[in-house]
Order: sequence, then C-alpha cells, then structure tokens
Amino acid sequence: MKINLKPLAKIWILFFATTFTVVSCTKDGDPILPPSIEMSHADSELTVAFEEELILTATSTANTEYEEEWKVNGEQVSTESSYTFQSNQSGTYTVEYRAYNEAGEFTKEYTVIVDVKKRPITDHSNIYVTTLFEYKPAPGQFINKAPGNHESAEGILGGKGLVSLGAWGGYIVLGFDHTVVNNDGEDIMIYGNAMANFAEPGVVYVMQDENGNGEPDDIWYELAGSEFGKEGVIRNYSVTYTRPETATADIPWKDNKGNEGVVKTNTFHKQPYYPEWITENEYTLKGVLLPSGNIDMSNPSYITSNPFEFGYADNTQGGDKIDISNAVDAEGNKIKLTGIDFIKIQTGIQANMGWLGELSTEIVGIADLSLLSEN
Ligand SMILES: [Ca+2]
Ligand SMILES: [Ca+2]
Ligand SMILES: [Ca+2]
Ligand SMILES: [Ca+2]
Repeated sequence: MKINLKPLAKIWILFFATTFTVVSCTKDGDPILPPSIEMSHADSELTVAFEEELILTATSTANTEYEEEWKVNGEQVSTESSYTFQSNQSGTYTVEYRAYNEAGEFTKEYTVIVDVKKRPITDHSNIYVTTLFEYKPAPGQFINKAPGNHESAEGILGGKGLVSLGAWGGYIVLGFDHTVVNNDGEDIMIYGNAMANFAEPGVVYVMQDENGNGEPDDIWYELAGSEFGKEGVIRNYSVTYTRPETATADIPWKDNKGNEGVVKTNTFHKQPYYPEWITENEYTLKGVLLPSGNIDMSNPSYITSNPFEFGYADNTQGGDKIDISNAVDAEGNKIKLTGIDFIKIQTGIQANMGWLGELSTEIVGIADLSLLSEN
C-alpha cells in the first residue's frame, strides 16, 4: 500500500518528529540518541546450506540504550543482539532485526535462502533411479501383468526395464540415490518405447527433499513441456476410474469436467484392466491433461501419434532429455530448483486408439544425464 501525504500533513509529521527528538532526554538531561547499528552481514540476501548455522549480529555504534528484537517470518525469535538462524526445511525465509528506543529505530531485513540438503554424487552413485516409492497406474491393457505390475515397476531400478502406466493419470514415483543437480541445459534422460510416429507422452514432475527426510513428502513441481499453457491442456484435471461389474468389462471413468468414457478392453489382453491391488472400487487420479490432437486415426490399421516438441516422457524415439529449469509451481510460475531428488511420471493423454488399445506412457529407464555422459 502506498500512502500519499498532503504537503500540510508532511509538515506536521516533521514538526512532531523534531519536537519528539528534542524532548527525548535521559535522566541527566542529555538527549537520547536513536539506535545506530552496524550489522554483521550487510547483504540483504543470504544463502545457507541445509541446517547450516547463520550467526547474525547487531552492534551498536552510538552510546545509547535501546530494545531489540529478531523475527523470522513475522514471529519474534529473540530479543538479544545476536541471533543464530538455522533451518532443516529448505526454502526462503524473512529474517528481520529491529532496534528501537523513544528517539527512533533501526531496521534490517534479510531474505535467507536455505538450500536443499544435497546428496552429492559419489563413486558409488547409480546413473539410474534406485528407489520405487509408488506405482499407481490407471486401468489399461497391460495392467495386472508385465509390463503393468509391481515387478515391472521395480524392474527399472538401477538400470533399464519396462513399465506401463496405463491410461490417463497413471503414475510412478521414483528416487535417485543422489541429488540430480540442475546443470545448464537438460539434466535427466527418460527412456521410453516411443517410435518416430508413435508417442505416448507422459507429464514429468520433480521434487526436492525439502525437509531432508529421504521421503517424497514435499512439493511436486510440474516440468513445463512444449504444450504448457497451450489450448487443450488442463491443469488440476482429475479422473475417477470405477471397477467394472465383471472383471474383464470396459473400465468406466468420469472426469472433473463432466465428461465420461471407458478404457476399452480388447481381445489381445484378456486379464482384468483395473489394478487388482487397489482394494477400493473406485479411485481418482489427478494431474495435467495433454491434448490428443497429435493422434491420427483416419487409417484404422495405421494409427499414428506424433510426438510433442519437447519435455515429456515416452515422447521421442531414443529417449527424452528433460531440463529441471522448466519446473513450475502450482500457479504455473517458473521456479528455480538447484537440484531434485524425486521424479514422478504420469500418462498425459486420455485416448482409445482402436485396436492398439488405450494410450499409456511407458518407462524403460530414468538416468542422471550428468553421469550418463561420462559413461
Ligand atoms: Ca538444467
Ligand atoms: Ca521429504
Ligand atoms: Ca503404451
Ligand atoms: Ca509407449
């Protein structure tokens, strides 16, 4: 908020301020001086490592008495001249110092950035993802057998395998054994089974271990691919799949936009398509819906699905290189991540492709590009 004072008001304020200073005196009759402070850190923006101590000190440069306080994100944390800041949650903090007496005040505001807990690359670091945290595919023709079961999901740990994520919204959450640093350019290689004219794009999300506990319980950031912001893309999309009456019937779904449809069963894959390990009779998947406009079904015996320009899994023949710098927050604003620990990939398109069955993203392997290029 900006306050515009009329000239007369300014004069009155000046008058009172002047008067106040003059009448503020010590018991001995000497005028009280406002606090004059030198801070240990002159820069207003400071970066510290995860759990690193930052000792901030305010030193008086005038012979005067005053009160002082420190606040972190608006909450008072100390009334001493020195404050040790330390945090085990990465992020941006506001640290304010204030010294005040009846003659005036001194303030200093810091923006303190706590970096994520970095797990450095060692000689033993794996090129590929090493931990499976969650595998929750949507229904599909490959689900409940290879490549759509937990064994398949575990099969891409530490190397290459093949796992299918089922129809739209199906996802997998994986972790590296080290922090993948956001270097210049692309950082992660995602191998899929796309062919030149047959892409099944999956949306990629990344997470930093912001609380340093080794678990993906922090914030997911979507990596904006080439379709981000374009017409037909729906963020905050969700689909609820329902277990069919008979195990091998089409799988009904409803989305949060009032649409409904089915994941069609076909004669090539006769097992139940609804994940059998999900005990609930319906489940909802949430994420980003990508448009299906690149799918050409005009020749039913030769259906094609052209790739998007960049930024998706199972999109480009030979693999997709992904840049962490494309991360966006929930509002779609760009966010700067120095590195990531966890990755989530999710089928991005809802489409029945005739005899080919539903569009489903496949993952063959996920590698740290910085290690891959050395090998
Ligand atoms: Ca990068
Ligand atoms: Ca965590
Ligand atoms: Ca597929
Ligand atoms: Ca595929």
